[in-house]
Amino acid sequence: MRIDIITVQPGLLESPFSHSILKRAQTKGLLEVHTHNLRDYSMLKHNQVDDYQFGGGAGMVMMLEPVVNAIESLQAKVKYDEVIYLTPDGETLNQRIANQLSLKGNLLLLCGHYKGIDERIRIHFVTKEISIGDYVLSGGELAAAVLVDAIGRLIPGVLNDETSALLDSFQDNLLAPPVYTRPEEFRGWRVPDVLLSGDHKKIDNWRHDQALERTKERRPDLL
Ligand code: 6GU
Repeated sequence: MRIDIITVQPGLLESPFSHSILKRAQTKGLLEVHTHNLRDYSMLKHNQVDDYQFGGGAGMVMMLEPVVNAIESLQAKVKYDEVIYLTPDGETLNQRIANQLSLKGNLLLLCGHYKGIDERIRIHFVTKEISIGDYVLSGGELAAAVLVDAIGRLIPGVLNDETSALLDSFQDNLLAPPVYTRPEEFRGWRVPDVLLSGDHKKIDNWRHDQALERTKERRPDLL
């Protein structure tokens, strides 16, 4: 999968993809992430990319031309399955959306800033709008990093143990069950006997019960 990201803050996107699972995904050749500085696509003095909004009001708006220029330059080289605008008024990201996007070939992400982008870009170029939750960030970059992480780890072959993503919280609309590792006992706090029993059927049942219990308690809306 190839992911291109158009941003006015490319520096914010340098580190998130150079560690751990996303780094390995790229080393293995399963994922390519390219960031593009929107200012490089401005035709104006000082590489201007924002302007006052028509109708007045506080806050700048990302201009049409640099964004269109950036999108069309990239589209001339790459065929994108989706052009995704990261914005607080988009559809809230969840595991179902991450699963769907992980099956795509190429994605183009556009990070919003200021008051947002000129509406005509959303109408004529954007195919999907995504938010990462009901709170406001200073820009779409951190949201883009979250989205790329959620998608990248689901690309087949990225995780070592192929089944481990299947057992994540949310994959079956249940939260994950509790987990334990060594030692078996610490300050008198024991690991549940069932996990030491070696009876895999019993362990699977216990985990499923725990997942259900936890979901009922914490996220009844998922059931
Ligand atoms: Cl995608 N962008 C911004 N600026 N704030 C957000 C968001 C996105 N998702 C949640 N809050």
